[in-house]
Amino acid sequence: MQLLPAAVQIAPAERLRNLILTHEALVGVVGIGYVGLPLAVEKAKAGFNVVGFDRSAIRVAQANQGLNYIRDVDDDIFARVVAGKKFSATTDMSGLGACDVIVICVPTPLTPNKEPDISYICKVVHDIAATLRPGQLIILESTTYPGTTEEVVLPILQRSELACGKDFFLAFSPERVDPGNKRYHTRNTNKVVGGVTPACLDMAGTFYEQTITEVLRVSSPRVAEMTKVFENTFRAVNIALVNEMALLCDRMGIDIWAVIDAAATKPFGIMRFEPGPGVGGHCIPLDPHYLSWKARQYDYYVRFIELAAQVNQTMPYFVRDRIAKALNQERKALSGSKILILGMAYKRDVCDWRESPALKVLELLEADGAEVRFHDPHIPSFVDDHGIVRRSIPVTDEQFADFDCVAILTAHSSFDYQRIVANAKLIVDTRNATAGVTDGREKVVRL
Ligand code: SAJ
Repeated sequence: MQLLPAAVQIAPAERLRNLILTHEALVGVVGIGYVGLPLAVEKAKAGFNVVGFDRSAIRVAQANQGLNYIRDVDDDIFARVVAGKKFSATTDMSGLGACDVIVICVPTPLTPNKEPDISYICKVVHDIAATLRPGQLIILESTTYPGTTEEVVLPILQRSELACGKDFFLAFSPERVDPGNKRYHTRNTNKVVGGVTPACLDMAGTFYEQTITEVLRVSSPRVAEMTKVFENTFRAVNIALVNEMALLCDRMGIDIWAVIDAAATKPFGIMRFEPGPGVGGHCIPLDPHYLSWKARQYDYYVRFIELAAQVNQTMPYFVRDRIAKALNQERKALSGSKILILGMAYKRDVCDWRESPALKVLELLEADGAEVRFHDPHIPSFVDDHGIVRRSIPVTDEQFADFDCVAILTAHSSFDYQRIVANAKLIVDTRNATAGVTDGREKVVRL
């Protein structure tokens, strides 16, 4: 009687692929912030078991209680996946070894001299390497310079003697999260993915295809990495262009907002951007510098990036000058004037003030002797660069008139612009937020 062959060993790739296709894979998401948490919830909703890894014990505790802290995540859905034990969180990185798929969504800030700081990525990759085993898929989502995946991440993982593309799988897939965007979210935002090997690409593509409608497989991690920094450089440069047009139109006495509205009627070949008090957030002001830093290694200087940064960083100073000029026309000095800033967040309807241009405007106004308060319903308080806690003040109709100038720096949807214009003495509107207000227009100064 012929013995049956020994149990057929299923190759790590085949086993992992089956786990992904049946949604039985254990998914680890490292960094459960504005990128990681929405991804984790989407995977949990699809039936995967998901573990969120984060260095913040507070964030982990909140998550494990089902308390959502990311506005783009639905509170009830989050509570449901936590109660259903499909999502849990931990600060203990030793659990990474049990994960079949690990997605890295940690911050990629800049150093003080505007060079890439990938220390968060490296720390996590070393944690992953410590428990790396056959049958794991690792995907880097953090925005970084082209080459990071193959030049930094891969060598750390290869110290394990395991073969990439056979034992473990490595890919890059840029996050494309637009905080506060009500239309595009994790499921319906096209996803680009590049694998170190064809098997890596297939594994990562298959993973994302379980929950994302459109997944575009590209030829390498570098293409995927470059795609992301190009997208954000595109925005930084075009925002800078429209800011430069605003500076020129101010000099020429032309209404920049009329120009933008008119240009936007062109049905092709143009895309609307609007001037503002500057460029904030943790992406657009930072990510392009990852590309220019890498380019210099090839003796190439991406002039648009530096130029865009210069123009965008000019805008808070321009806003300070516009406020000073507007007060001057009321025969008031900036020094000693009382100014109310409306909106401290870096953009409309978000509760994030990182890199917000409003911070710089506040600093400049106070440096010139103005007495400044702010009101932002999304930001009850923040800590400024000097470690001082600044608190949002409530404003009644009467209180608007207590200020010599009200500066609209962030056009939150919740602001009542009719009310603001009706009650304030002088309004400097840096976002054209009062465009729909007719009564009292003589009190409004725009960029
Ligand atoms: N801004 C302007 N004028 C504009 C557009 C933006 O002054 O016409 C300012 C905003 O007020 C804000 C900054 O630029 O301070 C950045 O704005 P943003 O809309 O790019 O917002 P982010 O950084 O939260 O999100 C971007 C994503 N935004 C869009 O694609 C619309 C996208 O570029 C990235 O997915 C994301 O950064 C990221 O995480 O990289």
